Amino acid sequence: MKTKKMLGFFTAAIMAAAALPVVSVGAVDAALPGDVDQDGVITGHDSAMVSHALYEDPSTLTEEQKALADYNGDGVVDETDLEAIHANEVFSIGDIGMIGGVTSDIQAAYRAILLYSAESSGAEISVQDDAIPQPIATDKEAHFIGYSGDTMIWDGTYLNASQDAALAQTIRERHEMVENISLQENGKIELSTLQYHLLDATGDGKVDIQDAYVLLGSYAKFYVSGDPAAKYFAPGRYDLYPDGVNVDVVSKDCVVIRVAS
Ligand SMILES: [Ca+2]
Ligand SMILES: [Ca+2]
Repeated sequence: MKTKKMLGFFTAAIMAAAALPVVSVGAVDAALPGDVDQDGVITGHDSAMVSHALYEDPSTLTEEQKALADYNGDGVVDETDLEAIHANEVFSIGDIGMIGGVTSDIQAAYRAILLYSAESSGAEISVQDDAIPQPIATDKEAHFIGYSGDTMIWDGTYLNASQDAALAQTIRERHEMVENISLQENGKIELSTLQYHLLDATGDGKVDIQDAYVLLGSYAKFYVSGDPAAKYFAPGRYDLYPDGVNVDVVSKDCVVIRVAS
């Protein structure tokens, strides 16, 4: 699909006022409270998994994961834990280049589509534990990287190779980390456990075409507004969910993305 123009029509997400169910917790054996997916770092995927459990399906968390999700250790998993986990995210959902801050890159949607289509065609998806990179940004602000030939762009500014060499090199490496998620000649796609987790935007434990759709919708919202909070479909909810986005191909030049509650 070749998209020359993207139009976004968004409606404000409205959350039901009804109280959420809570997930009861058994024995607490928390190596790193909040690291629900146990990849060694608190990320948007941990928040997405807890959101998914609270809003969609509590049965997706194991007893061990529930204990890790009980961030304040009061015996239940609820919105208080979710907010604390979200506040401590090192990488936000979709941040497969490990930028930090609140990042949204259309590459996440592309790579989720690639994984889904390749796996559907019989390719092997190889997920391996790798060292966890340091984030480039540690604030909660919106950050963008870009590339033009050999020139790296950070938050809209071209990096001066002599003055910003270290930052440019880091961004180049993170860019390559994303580019390397591609179909190899041996029929494999290799990525790190952390990258795989950050592509599971629905928080249901697997990367499939739904993740590609919701990442695309989230990117469009974020890009249009520039507001970090706009990355998510609803206030206080940090998974991206299948009924939160519709993608319609209107013509070969126009795709309409609708994001709603
Ligand atoms: Ca984690
Ligand atoms: Ca998923």
